Amino acid sequence: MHADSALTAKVKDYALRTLRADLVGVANIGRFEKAPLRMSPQGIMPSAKSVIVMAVHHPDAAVELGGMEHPQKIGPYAIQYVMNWRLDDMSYRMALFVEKLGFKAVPIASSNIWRYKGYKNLNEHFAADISHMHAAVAAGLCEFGYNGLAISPEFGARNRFVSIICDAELSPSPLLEPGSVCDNCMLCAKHCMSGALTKELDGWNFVEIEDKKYKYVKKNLWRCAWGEHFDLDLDLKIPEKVTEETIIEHVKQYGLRGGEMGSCLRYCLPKALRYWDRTYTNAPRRKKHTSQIQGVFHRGLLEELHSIGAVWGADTVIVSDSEALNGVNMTDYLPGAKRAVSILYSQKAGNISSFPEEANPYSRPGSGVRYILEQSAYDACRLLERFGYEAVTLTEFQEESLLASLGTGNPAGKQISSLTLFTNAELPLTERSLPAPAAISEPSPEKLRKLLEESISKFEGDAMGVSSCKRMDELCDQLEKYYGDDEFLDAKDKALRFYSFEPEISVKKRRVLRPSDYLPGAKSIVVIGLRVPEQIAEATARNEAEAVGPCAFAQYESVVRLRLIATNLQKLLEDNGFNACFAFDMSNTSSVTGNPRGEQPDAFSNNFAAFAAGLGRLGKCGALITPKNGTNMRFVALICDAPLPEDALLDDPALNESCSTCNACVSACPTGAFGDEIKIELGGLRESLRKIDRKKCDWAKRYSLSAEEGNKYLGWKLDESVPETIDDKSLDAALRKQPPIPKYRPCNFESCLMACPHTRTQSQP
Ligand code: B12
Repeated sequence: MHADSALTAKVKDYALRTLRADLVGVANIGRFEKAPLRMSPQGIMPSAKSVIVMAVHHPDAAVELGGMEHPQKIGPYAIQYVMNWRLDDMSYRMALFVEKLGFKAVPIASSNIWRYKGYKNLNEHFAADISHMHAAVAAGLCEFGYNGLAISPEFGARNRFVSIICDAELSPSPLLEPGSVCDNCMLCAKHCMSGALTKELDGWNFVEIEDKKYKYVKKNLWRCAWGEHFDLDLDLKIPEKVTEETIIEHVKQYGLRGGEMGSCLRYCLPKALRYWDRTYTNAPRRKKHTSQIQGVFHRGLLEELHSIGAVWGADTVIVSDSEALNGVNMTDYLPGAKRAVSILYSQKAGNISSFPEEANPYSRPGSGVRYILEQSAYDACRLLERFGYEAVTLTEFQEESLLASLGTGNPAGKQISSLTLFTNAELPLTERSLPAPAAISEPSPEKLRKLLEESISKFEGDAMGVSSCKRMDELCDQLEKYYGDDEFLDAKDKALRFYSFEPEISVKKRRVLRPSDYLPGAKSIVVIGLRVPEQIAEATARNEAEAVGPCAFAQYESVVRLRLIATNLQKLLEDNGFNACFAFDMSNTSSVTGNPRGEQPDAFSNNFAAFAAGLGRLGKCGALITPKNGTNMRFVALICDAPLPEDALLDDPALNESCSTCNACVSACPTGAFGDEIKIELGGLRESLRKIDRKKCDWAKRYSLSAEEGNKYLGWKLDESVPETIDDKSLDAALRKQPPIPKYRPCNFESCLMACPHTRTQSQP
């Protein structure tokens, strides 16, 4: 079958114009022929045909001014974490976009998921599911530098990447010639403080892709990770040989200093782009692809700058000069700075007080605001650079001084958050107040519902259902009988990363939460659903790669996306005079799953709220089965005091009738957590599911103690069988056996769900 150039153009257009990628390329599967099978697209998804690779670049000022004093004082280079969140957003959305076009896709996370010591016959250490560097080279975006980074002609090493595997036959991008970007200037080796590019070298890594043979130095990744990942002080005397054991010893002996800005990246620019300006920085500077015209502004720049916030949901963008900021010296943050550009976000103040402490931390009001500000500021920096200017954010500037400088004209009862960037663009100054809230006149329930639906589709949500709080309360009364006062063990690790696990366990009782526990006077619950790319379940712990990373990625990224949608809907309702908040486990009847980004709401979270909102039927394991996506959907519940038209319950018995004769989920559970039957009745519908013993379930999916539930696929050697009695003592003893280095990045999944025919095909294809 021939590559589909029209489809390729559609994918690239979505990448560049909607997802705001700086570069996009495609590799056909043949280019991964020589990749280790367990970290290859074909190893993860045997039907893979293409890999889509996108890049976003580091704003130059973040690289040139970050780590200037010391690589472990990274300063504005902290933008790399914002870039990771951005790449995760792009990867997840591209997979859903490709799925909507009728193809299969598996998105790969930007970083933070890898097998420290390989897996089975995969001998590579620090091996991700897919190496984005190799994918970026295979997709023609880059070649390898001596330092092993993927370097592009446009940005050198100053770009991060993400890859999406799919079975669409897309047109591959032309490959770059080996040696066409890296000129072996050796600045990376000269400045790498861990000595990873000069010591313990083991010859070259050769990477053959089609007729091209790329090479980069074979370094000791444990040495490379000394400061970067293990936060060990780079000023310490680093031993001649660095191994996992050396790292653990030094962590115990000297503690952690902090993350490192890779000097390999900081000093790596193609000859054609680099120049020196030691009055500005001790790193090479990058020539921009555009130049400024003194005093003449491209009004497209101004319009796009002021619209950037709206894409993410921020209120407005304010441009200040030093005077407006009461004399703040902007050049402290960016030499030559002329303006401060501040992204503002306002929300109703004071509805935090009543928030139930049991609620999942991702549900805490305001938790989504920082994400909106950071993504908007990152886009603003890249936009200004596109027009030849410098721009930097995440500086030490105190936002309080901006907020103090704003006029008193701002609406009372509003809490304002902001994030400022500095630029040498002498932009026109702006008003210094918030625009009036985007309220609709006479917001009837129907109009309001329509507005919510439009906002959900703007943010690419997939489903919406509304339940009255009356109906939800009726359901919670029944759930109280089964879940009320459930005892569970809440274990925290007192030890720092890379130290042995030190459990602090508290025995708690579960409280079934009702809408009024979140918001007195609540009237409606809007449940928003977001698809999980279906191929993720199909690939989980299966095929040659037996990858568990994509599943862990979807667990956290679906929460990030749903929180973005819920934060914007909360604002929309507040702007129209209502109150709202959101929750990831509204009834507090579920738990959390161990994840590389911290514990995430498990796959059962908001199942009852989604059922009450008419979005599906409940399966035997308690997961919600939706008409189009089976159990591959995740939900956030928005609780509000707006009287919205309620949806009917989904009276489609065919959805879960197979559960009455199927026991796959129950028998797949590694800890035998399924207990007695739960019977609930709502609006004439009767549901039957099995009660989950939370202690047994958490043993596996929360505390990573059952190999089958995820840890073995990361190469851990831990499989604690469930003791007769799970109490704080037995859990304490088991947790202390977690491996000190990989322990904080578990990739656990619900085996019961993976055994369910509503989740994935069950017989191996
Ligand atoms: C693990 C990891 C680390 C580790 C190890 C680094 C490393 N070089 O592998 C540590 C913690 C040290 C690290 C540090 C940094 N990282 Co890091 N990290 C990763 C991560 C998660 C996995 C990398 C991986 O799998 N490496 C592959 C290793 C295991 O294999 P290898 O031995 O080099 O490869 C052999 C085989 O595996 C085989 N192979 C593998 N895949 C393929 C494919 C094909 C087609 C073929 C033929 C062969 C082949 O080829 C090699 C030779 O045999 C990626 C994200 C991702 N998913 O890619 C980010 C990533 C590599 N990191 C990145 C960055 C920016 C950094 C830092 C600069 C951050 C900083 N502090 O400033 C530093 C410095 C890194 C450096 N100089 O290497 C970026 C690199 C961007 C770029 N321009 O290249 C990435 C891609 C993240 C991103 N989303 O952009 N990182």
